[in-house]
Amino acid sequence: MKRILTYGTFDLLHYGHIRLLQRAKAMGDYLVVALSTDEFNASKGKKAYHTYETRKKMLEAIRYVDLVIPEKCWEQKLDDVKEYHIDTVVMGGDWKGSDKFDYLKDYCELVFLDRTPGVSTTMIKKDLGLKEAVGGVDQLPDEDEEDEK
Ligand code: C2G
Repeated sequence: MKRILTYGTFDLLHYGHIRLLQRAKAMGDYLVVALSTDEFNASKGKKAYHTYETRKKMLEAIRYVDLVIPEKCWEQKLDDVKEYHIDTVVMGGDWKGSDKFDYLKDYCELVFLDRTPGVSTTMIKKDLGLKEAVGGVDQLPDEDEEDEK
């Protein structure tokens, strides 16, 4: 079983994210997504529209994703590769050559896939006039809540 790992914020989920996850899963049998926590994003000066919990539930609903784990810091990647027995780390091409990933090639395969042109979370926010993330739904309704009749 070939195990794949990728990292990201996956805010305002869009087709570029889906294509990345689809191609990453196609490289193996099991895909782990390390999802940036709200605290980690804050340390990067970023604020996602959706909370970590919401972003996690959305990713878990995607057929290509087998497990979602928290990305709490830059330094956890090697521990993640070892703990989840990862064969290949896959990222979008914007990370190619980054010192935040390159060292991993001594421990696992490292693959960078072309980004999907014409879409990004930043573009969506700009086009929707979302200057400041207004904060999405704080928490999704419980899965077992009866739908409104
Ligand atoms: N992506 C893509 N095409 C796009 C937009 C994003 O292929 N049009 C890819 C990115 O290259 C990344 C993944 O989708 O591999 C998730 O994108 P982001 O949520 O923007 O992730 P990022 O902010 O790059 O966080 O430790 C690394 C960080 O967690 C990566």
